[in-house]
Amino acid sequence: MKVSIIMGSTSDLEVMKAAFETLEQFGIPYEKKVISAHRAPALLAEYASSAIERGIDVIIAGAGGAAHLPGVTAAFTTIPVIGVPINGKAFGGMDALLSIVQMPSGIPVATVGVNNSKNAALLAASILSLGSADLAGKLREFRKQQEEKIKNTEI
Ligand code: RP5
Repeated sequence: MKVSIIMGSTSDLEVMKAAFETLEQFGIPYEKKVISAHRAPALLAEYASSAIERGIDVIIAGAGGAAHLPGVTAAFTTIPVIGVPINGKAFGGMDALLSIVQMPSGIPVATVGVNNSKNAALLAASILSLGSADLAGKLREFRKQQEEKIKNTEI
């Protein structure tokens, strides 16, 4: 069981850190890498094409601007790809959101909200929990804790 977290640039790192932390919280092993669909297309093709044989089950891909990283990654593999649109310097991240969510029919990318790398990690955990009763239990406990927190919130 392993997740890959990739991002288009080191400038995406701050946003993607929540995905690292969330996977660590659930004890899910992951690898992380900067790869660009535009600046290093051959490297991305090689990385995504070999993901299955390297034991990767889910890929989380964060990118901003003309955010083609998740979509191009999905084109090279059949494992689930979760896209994280990153709010860059323009348009409040709407450019990245639309670039990631509007995939052509046939090559899906599961898209989370702008900058919401935590949800990408939680979705990856949900996918992996299909094959792990232990992880499914951890997710149930996480939901229970969230619920308790709301129950105990006074305003
Ligand atoms: C995208 O371009 C990256 O994902 C990043 O969000 C954006 C800007 O990259 P830098 O110019 O900061 O390297 O490919």
